[in-house]
Amino acid sequence: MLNIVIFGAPGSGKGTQSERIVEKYNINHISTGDVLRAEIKNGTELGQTAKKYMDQGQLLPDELIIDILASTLDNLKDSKGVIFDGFPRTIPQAEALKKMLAERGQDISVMLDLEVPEDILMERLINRGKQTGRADDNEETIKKRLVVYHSQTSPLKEWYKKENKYEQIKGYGELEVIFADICATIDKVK
Ligand code: B4P
Repeated sequence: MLNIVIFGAPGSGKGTQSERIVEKYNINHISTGDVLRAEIKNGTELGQTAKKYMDQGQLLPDELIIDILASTLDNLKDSKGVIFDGFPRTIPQAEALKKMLAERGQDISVMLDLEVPEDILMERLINRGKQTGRADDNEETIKKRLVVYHSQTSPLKEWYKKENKYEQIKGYGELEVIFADICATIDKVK
């Protein structure tokens, strides 16, 4: 079972690289951001709640997102593994994920930290906002998301280092070069 956490600041390329990883390693992809955007699009109650947090650049409450993750995981059948994209984003989420996998006799294989300088992150997200109209990709909200990342999410690097799962990847430059580094790292733990 290949269970990967893909990690990094907003705009670091988690979603972009996850698509390639899924295709090459034939594992499932769980993107909490995509799940929430689908709920918003479908106008569900969960979507309405999620939108309030996302538009403010804030994280959803842990209990809510952990429940979503658990039910998404329960719905996977005959899985060869999962790439967790955008989850965990806090230490309680990481602890919950470890417990959920342990209950299934599994663990995380590796945590890939996509390291990208902040000026590049800003530029990428502002561009994406212009191209796609994504509501949280505007300068004011991006700045809030980066503050939240530094205070609530980046402590997970130390958490995964203690678990011996942490691998840093240079996340800027050519997409294919980044992907090759990722594959070399995954192949060591597979
Ligand atoms: P996410 O959808 O996870 O959004 P993200 O971190 O902004 O995106 P990502 O890193 O995947 O960037 P991408 O590959 O698209 O979360 C959105 C919101 O949902 C959060 O702010 C939060 O409110 C909520 N949420 C989600 N999960 C949660 C959780 N676990 N707990 C609580 N709340 C949660 O890349 C960005 C851009 O860069 C793209 O346009 C891409 O084309 C470009 N790009 C990528 N790699 C590049 C490269 N090498 N060179 C040039 N451009 C590149």
